[in-house]
Amino acid sequence: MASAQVPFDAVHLLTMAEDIENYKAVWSLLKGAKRVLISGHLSPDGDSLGSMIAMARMLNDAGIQAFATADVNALGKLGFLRGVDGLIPVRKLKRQRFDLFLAVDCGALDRLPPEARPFAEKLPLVCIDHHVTSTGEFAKASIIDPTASSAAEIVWRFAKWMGWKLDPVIAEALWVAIVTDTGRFAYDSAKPGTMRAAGDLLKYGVRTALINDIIYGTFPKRAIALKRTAWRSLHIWKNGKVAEVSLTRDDFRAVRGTKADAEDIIEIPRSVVRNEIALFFYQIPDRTKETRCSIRTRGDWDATVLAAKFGGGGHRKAAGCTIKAPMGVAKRQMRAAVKDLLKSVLRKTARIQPIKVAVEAPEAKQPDAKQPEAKK
Ligand SMILES: [Mn+2]
Repeated sequence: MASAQVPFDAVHLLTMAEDIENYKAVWSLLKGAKRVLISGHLSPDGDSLGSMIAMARMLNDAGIQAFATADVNALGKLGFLRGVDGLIPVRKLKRQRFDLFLAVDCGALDRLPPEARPFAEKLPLVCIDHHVTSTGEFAKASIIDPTASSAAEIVWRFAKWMGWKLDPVIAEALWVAIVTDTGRFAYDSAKPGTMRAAGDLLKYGVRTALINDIIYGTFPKRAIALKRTAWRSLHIWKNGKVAEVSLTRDDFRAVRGTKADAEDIIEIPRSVVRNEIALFFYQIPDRTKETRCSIRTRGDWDATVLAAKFGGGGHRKAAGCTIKAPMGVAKRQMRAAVKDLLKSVLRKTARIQPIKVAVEAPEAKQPDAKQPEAKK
């Protein structure tokens, strides 16, 4: 079954021509490694987790020992993925030895899990990422494509370029990664190349309906309790243009929930009619002196402009940051930043030219996206 891979069509190779040198550089480091440590970003999402599980498995199949690591207590719903049992819990990394670091879906060292960071700092590093704020300057070799829907889409391309065989475990990991990062193929980031990758994955027996039910259709009680609390906190201003919700540490504690139980909370402020800037403020346990903020935008607003004010980053329409202040102060600071943005000076300068997409050249590369930091 594994030999059912698509032939890598000429069109695709052409659109990738400029990437080939990067692909070669990444492979030459990988193939020379004895033990590869693979990590995505902190609080792994579907793309981080799926990409690293797939890469670990494919590298092992290729005869290279590779280990993915994550905070296994923070997987939430994604814990159903076959392949998570092979993860090294981050707290067990210390005693391990590696000779190469592969960062996937993470374009900045300080977005890695703290336990993985020391390895990233001292080992040669390879980066596969799609964050617009990713520069790859800390990497020895990298494949960074901000036009890709997900890191997983790049992983898939790399696998095809390598001629690697997929299996159902790899296919489901990559499927979940692409589905979650594209909002079930709903975001503009879903391009022909994304669908081509997804279409190929379906050939390996991905349990699409089951996966959809697990990720989007059903919720544990504590997640529903958090939604209820978040709904009550909904604050709408500027006639809906801006909407925000928040969850405090105590809210999480009351239901014994974690951030993983609050993954789609941002959809609450986003669902307000005419909403253009949605904010979700939340605290994580033991860190009441800082407040995380997830940002989603519509229209021209660049979410990374808001996130960057607080040292964060991400994508144009989805970004995040950690504000070094307790909830109340953090909210005031972010609201001020939003008002600044609305006052339009930033609106003009932050506008990025839309990426021109030729019908048959979906992966046209966008060369310079420079900013310090990245988030999911
Ligand atoms: Mn991603």
